[in-house]
Amino acid sequence: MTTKINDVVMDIVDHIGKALAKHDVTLEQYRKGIGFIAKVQEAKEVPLLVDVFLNHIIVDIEERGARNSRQTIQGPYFLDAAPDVTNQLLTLPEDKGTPLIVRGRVVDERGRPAAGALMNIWHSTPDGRYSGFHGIERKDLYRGKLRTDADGRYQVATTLPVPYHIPDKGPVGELLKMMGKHSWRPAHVHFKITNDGCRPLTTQAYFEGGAWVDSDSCSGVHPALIYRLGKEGDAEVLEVNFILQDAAAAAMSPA
Ligand code: MBD
Ligand code: FE
Repeated sequence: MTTKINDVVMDIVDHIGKALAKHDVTLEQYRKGIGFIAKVQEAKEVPLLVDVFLNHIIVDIEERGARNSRQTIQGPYFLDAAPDVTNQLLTLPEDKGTPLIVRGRVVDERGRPAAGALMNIWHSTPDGRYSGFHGIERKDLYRGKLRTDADGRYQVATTLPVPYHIPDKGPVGELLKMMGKHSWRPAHVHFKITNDGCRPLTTQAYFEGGAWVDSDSCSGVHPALIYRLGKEGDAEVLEVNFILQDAAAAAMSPA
């Protein structure tokens, strides 16, 4: 373990060191960099900074040889204290967003229904913010926990999320701007699914043809996660099915 930590840290230090040398970074720039890290900490944007640049790498590592459906980054706005819901997420009372029905089926590796699986679903408001963050004090909106039925099926009504803009007044947004990059994420719905005996699954669903799907600032889009929305009355329909991998099988696969 100690050796592994030493190997990883020394590799990281080595790679950062080579980058600094390659770009002739001065002492003044080095100090500015330290100031930037302090600002990120002060603005409570450490998770955001790391999610933007590195989380997708870790997910790719975790997905090597996986038999579950494709995962992606969790992002910084998951709240384990989300309310229990049955078929409807709580939304802002003044929300005039497009109605969205999210539904699908969860099965295990052998295609058997994952009955009673716990699903966390969360997404942004129609103005691109997250409940419990971004000036919304209530933590129970646009997020909830539900259970799949005996056939592994779930369905929940909410409103359509829109592209999300990383706070551009914060240090992370400022950095992206200085780099000449935009700070948008395509509209998405987050999922975290757990069930007895299964490897937990954390992923997102994106909408075919949506803005920024091809240039996510967090590199969280994978082709398998882009869905075409259906229509039912005045509601859009997002149908997402999931395969969960056996926990035991995951533990036995080579690290
Ligand atoms: C998000 O909504 C998100 O999902 C991620 C991964 C990063 C920032 C904001
Ligand atoms: Fe998100």
